[in-house]
Amino acid sequence: MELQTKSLENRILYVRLPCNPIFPIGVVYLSDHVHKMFPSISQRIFDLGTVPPLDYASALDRCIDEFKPTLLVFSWRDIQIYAPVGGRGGNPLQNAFEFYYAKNPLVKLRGALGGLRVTTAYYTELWRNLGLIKRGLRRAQKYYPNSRVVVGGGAVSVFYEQLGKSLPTGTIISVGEGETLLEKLLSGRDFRDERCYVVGETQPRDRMIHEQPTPLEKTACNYKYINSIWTEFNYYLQEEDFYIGVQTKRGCPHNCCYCVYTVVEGKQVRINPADEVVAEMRQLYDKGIRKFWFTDAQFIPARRFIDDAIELLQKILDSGMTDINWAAYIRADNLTPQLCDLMVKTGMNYFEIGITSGSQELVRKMRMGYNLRTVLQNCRDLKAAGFNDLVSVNYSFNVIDERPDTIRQTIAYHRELERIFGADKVEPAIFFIGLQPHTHLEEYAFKQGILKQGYDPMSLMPWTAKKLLWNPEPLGSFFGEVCLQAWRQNPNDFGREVMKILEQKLGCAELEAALSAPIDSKEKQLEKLIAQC
Ligand code: B12
Ligand code: SF4
Repeated sequence: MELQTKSLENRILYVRLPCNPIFPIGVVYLSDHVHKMFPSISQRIFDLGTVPPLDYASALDRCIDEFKPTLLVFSWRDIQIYAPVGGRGGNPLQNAFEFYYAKNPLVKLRGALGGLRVTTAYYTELWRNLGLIKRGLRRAQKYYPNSRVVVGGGAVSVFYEQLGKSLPTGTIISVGEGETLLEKLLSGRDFRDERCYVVGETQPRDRMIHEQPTPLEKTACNYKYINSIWTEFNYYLQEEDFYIGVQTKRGCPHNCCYCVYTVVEGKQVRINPADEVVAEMRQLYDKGIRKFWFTDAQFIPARRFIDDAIELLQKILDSGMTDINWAAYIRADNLTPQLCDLMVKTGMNYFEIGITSGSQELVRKMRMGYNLRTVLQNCRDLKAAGFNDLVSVNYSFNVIDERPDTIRQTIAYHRELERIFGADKVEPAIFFIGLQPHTHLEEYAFKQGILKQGYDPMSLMPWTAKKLLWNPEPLGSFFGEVCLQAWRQNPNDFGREVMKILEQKLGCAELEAALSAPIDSKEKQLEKLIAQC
C-alpha cells in the first residue's frame, strides 16, 4: 500500500556527487526504497561520477531544468583519502611523506609542491561539491521555491558536524543509511529523531552518530525500475571490470580503535534475507553483470553470522549463477572449511583482510578482536578448498605501541601468509590510518594530548594533516624514510617493497612470537588507558 505523501507533487532528484566511478549503490537503494513506499513519486538518478569534470555544473543545470525537482538528494561518497593510491591530485601519502620525512631538500621541495597540489585539489573538490549543492538548490528553487535539499552518504556520515558550517540554511544533513529519513520526510512526519539535523535550525545531537539506525527489512532492489529513472545505468554495465555493489547486511559488532564503520552502520548486524540478495543479483546477472562487491562493512562480521554467509552462498550456487566473481572485506577469523568451500565454488576472486598488524599483541591493543592463529588456520583451509586468487592484507604500521619487535612479528606473519597463498597472491596494502572522528583512536589522541578538542578533522593543512595521518614519533620518521625508499625503488609494488626493506633493516621474528601475546604490566596500563577512552 502506498504511504501518503505530504505533497503529491514530490519530484526527487538523486545527485551522486563527483567520485571515481564506483557503482552508486547508495542512491540506487534510496530511490528503490522510496519507490516501494511511494510508487507515484517521480524520481531520477543523476550520477556525476560519469560526467567529465568541466561539465559538472552545466550537466547539473540541464538535468534540473529538465526534471524540475522539488527535493534534491545529494549523495557524497568520499572526502578524505589517506592511502598509497594515486589520488585525484597525485599520491597524497607519497607527497605528505616526502614533505615530512625526506632528507634531500629537493625531494622535500617536491613533496611540498606535490602536497600543495594535493591540498589544492582537495579543497577545490570540497568547495566544488559544496558549490554544486548550493547551485542545484538555487536552480531547483527557480521552479519550486520550496525545493529542499538533503545530503548524506559515506563522506557526510564521517564529517556531518563540520559540513553544516558550509551548507545552506534548511539543508538536512544525514548520518548513515537514509531510507527511513526520506520515508518520514516524504510522508510529512517528524524526521528529527532520525540521525540528522537541519542547518540553521538544529545542532547535531551530542554523539548522534552513535545512535542506532532505525531497523529496516531490505528487499531485492528493483533494477527494472532503477533502469527507468537512470539513463546512465548502462555506463556500469559496459566495462567488464566494474564490481557492482550488493549489500548483504548492515552493521559491525566490533570495536577496532580506528574504525568509524561500526558507528556509521551501527553495532547491530542486520542481515538482508538471502533470497532477496540472490533475487537482486539475478537481475544484474541477467543484464550481463558477472562481478559483484558485497559492500558490507564485513561480509562475516562474527562467528555467529557464519550460517548466514553459508545460506547466502549456497543459494547463489543453487541459483545457477556459476560464472560470477565476487569480492568483499572478510574477517578471516570467521571461516569454516564448509564456508571456504562455498566461497571458492561461488567465485570469490578477491578479498581484503584488515588485520592491520601481524603482531597479536598490537591487534589486541587496537581492540580488533582477531585471533591471528585462527586467521592463519582459516587461510590454510581456504587454500585447501582451492582458492587461488588475490588477497589484499591491510597493514597500518605504527598505530599503537609499535616497536621493532612488533614490526619483525608482522613480517613473520606476512611471510607465513605468503607461504600459504603464494607470494604473488598476497598483496600487502600499506595504509596509514587516517584518524577519523568518533573513533577510539580519536579519543586516545585527545587523552595523549596529540589532538585538541575542537580540531578540524577535515583540515588538510600540514600541521593538522600530520596528526590525522597517524604516524607518531619515535617511529614516524623511520617509517617515513622506509616508505620513501620503497617509492624510489619500486613504486609499482610499493607494499611488497616496504616489507622487503623492513625485513632488511630489522629482520624477521619467529612466527610463534607474532602469534602469542603475553600481557605485561605496561600493556595492562595502556589497555586500561584505551579502555577509558
Ligand atoms: C565497500 C566500501 C568500499 C569498496 C567499494 C566496492 C564497490 N564496488 O562498491 C572499496 C574497497 C572498493 C572501497 C574503496 C574506497 N573507499 Co570505501 N567504503 C566502503 C564501505 C565499507 C561501504 C560503502 C557502501 O557501498 N555501502 C553500502 C551502500 C548501500 O551504502 P552507502 O553508499 O553509504 O549509502 C547509504 C547511506 O550512506 C545513505 N546515503 C547515501 N547517500 C545519501 C544521500 C542522502 C541525502 C541521504 C539521506 C542518505 C544517503 O543511504 C544509503 C543507503 O542506505 C564504506 C564504509 C561504510 N561502512 O559505509 C567505505 C567508504 C565509503 N570508503 C571510503 C573511502 C575513503 C574509500 C577510498 C577512497 C579508500 C582509499 N583511500 O583508497 C576507496 C575509493 C577507491 C576509488 N577507486 O576511488 C570512505 C569515505 C569517507 C571519507 N573518508 O572520505 C568510507 C565511508 C570509509 C571511511 N569511513 O573512511 N570502499
Ligand atoms: S575494522 Fe572492520 S571489523 Fe573492525 S569495526 Fe571496522 S568494520 Fe568492524
